[in-house]
Amino acid sequence: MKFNTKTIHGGQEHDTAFGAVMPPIYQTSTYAQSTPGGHKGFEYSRTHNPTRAALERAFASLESGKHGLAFGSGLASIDAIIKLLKPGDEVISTNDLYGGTYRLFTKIYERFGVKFHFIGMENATTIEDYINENTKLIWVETPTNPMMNVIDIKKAAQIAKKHNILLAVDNTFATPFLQRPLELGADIVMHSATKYLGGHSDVVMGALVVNDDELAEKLYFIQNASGAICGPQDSFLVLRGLKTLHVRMQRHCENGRKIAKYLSNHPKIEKVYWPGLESHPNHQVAKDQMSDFGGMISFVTKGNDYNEAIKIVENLKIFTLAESLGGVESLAGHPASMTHASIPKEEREKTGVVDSLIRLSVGIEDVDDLIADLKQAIG
Ligand code: P1T
Repeated sequence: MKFNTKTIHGGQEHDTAFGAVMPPIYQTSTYAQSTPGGHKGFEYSRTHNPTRAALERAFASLESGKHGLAFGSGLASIDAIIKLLKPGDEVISTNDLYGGTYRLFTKIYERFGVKFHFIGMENATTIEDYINENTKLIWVETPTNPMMNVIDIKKAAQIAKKHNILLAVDNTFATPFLQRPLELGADIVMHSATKYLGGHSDVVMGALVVNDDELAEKLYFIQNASGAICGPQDSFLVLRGLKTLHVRMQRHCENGRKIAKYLSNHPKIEKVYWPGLESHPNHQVAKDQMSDFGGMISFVTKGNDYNEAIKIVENLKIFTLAESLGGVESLAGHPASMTHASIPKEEREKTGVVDSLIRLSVGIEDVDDLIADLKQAIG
């Protein structure tokens, strides 16, 4: 089945009771048993729920994996991955990543004795310099949030395999429409399904997909034992969102391309970060591992002026100033004071997250209106 058919049918079966085309919302916490253990495959909704199970199958299908798991947020799904580790274990992570992931790693898991190395991975061979006998996980976000760095997943996977280390890829920015990390050799693919997978800014959710049965079993155990699951209503909404993922992504990419070009030619803009630009340092890797370049764009104005950046995001009218990304509507953010405020200034500035950086999540509105909005806001 091709990807654009999988978004609609992948992992789905019609409801056996009444033939409902969409999976019903099984709004129940528990299931009747005829005798202890005599049930129809469902006992308690933290463990399993039919609506969530339909969504988990859809996630697995889209990411070309065997097993999908849905969580109450993207961070809850990352939390489940880190719970595979024990004190003394080490993780090598990209140094440019979502601020909340950095906060989870440093403020929660360092206290439990897990050590994190945050490094630039634009040259993936660098990863090998940080591997020792305690290294258990490589954490890759690509493209990265918010600097849009691109990391070579195939190379990272070769290194991970050679040293018998797990490779997890946060695929939130790309989505499986543009890039499928498991096909490139990753062990775990993770999503903030809050973003493009849900696609309508109305749900907070996380997703994991893996191929290995034993790894899946460990993650299902953590999902049930820790309990950070999502509810059936949200599962239904994301299932609905997934059905248009391919058409939404096409438009996000088209609009992203036009806006990245517009900003690149703007006399007041210093630098534009979008993997589709030939000037992007890892444009070739992006071309090789992604089918297009997405709708996330970051940029800085000339003079690197904090007040100027704030004025621009305040002046935007169609772009809403807000956290998050990946919905049908365009959003603008100021990473230094919003999504990445939990990363110390000297750390984030090392990766380019300066006070004048603006991040756009380009939506699927008419691109002429979006460009006109940027024009009036930037001046
Ligand atoms: O917000 P949540 O669903 O828990 O997902 C966390 C997360 C994980 N990974 C990436 C790449 C993300 O971008 C996020 C969430 N990011 C935002 C809210 C944001 O505005 O960047």
